Amino acid sequence: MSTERTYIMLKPDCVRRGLMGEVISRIERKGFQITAAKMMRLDEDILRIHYAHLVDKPFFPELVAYMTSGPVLAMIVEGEGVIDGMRRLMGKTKYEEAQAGTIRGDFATSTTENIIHGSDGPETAEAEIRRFFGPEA
Ligand code: DAT
Ligand code: MG
Repeated sequence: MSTERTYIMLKPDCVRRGLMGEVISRIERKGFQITAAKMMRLDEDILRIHYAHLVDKPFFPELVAYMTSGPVLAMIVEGEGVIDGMRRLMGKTKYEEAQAGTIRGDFATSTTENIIHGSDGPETAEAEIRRFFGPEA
């Protein structure tokens, strides 16, 4: 394992429900470092790029409505094996599969409203960091 960085985003339900502190605390307690953070509002254009693998899915309009429903907290998180490590802390995508003890298992209310985004591999991590923090990040 090596020191890596990943793109993490606390989604609108996390912000709205006052769960940012809880989730940030789990990231910090695991020993990962938050090296950049900013509140943002997303529009459909950036979501069509960020979720390009999902634009043809029937749930895409619902995903856009949810992700544009309020501000998100965009973060760069660094640490040993942080890409997979954050995916383990987050829990599985599907609501029924996210285990208790994970962020999604403990707080998600549906597969759509699932609190947190984390990059799924090294290439997507770098692309997503540039997408949300700009080419110099
Ligand atoms: P992840 O967020 O775990 O990387 P993903 O990239 O496959 O998962 O999908 C992105 C988001 O799209 C996911 O967090 C929630 C939504 N989504 C995925 N599959 C879905 C489904 N079957 N029904 C509703 N929303 C879904
Ligand atoms: Mg994904």
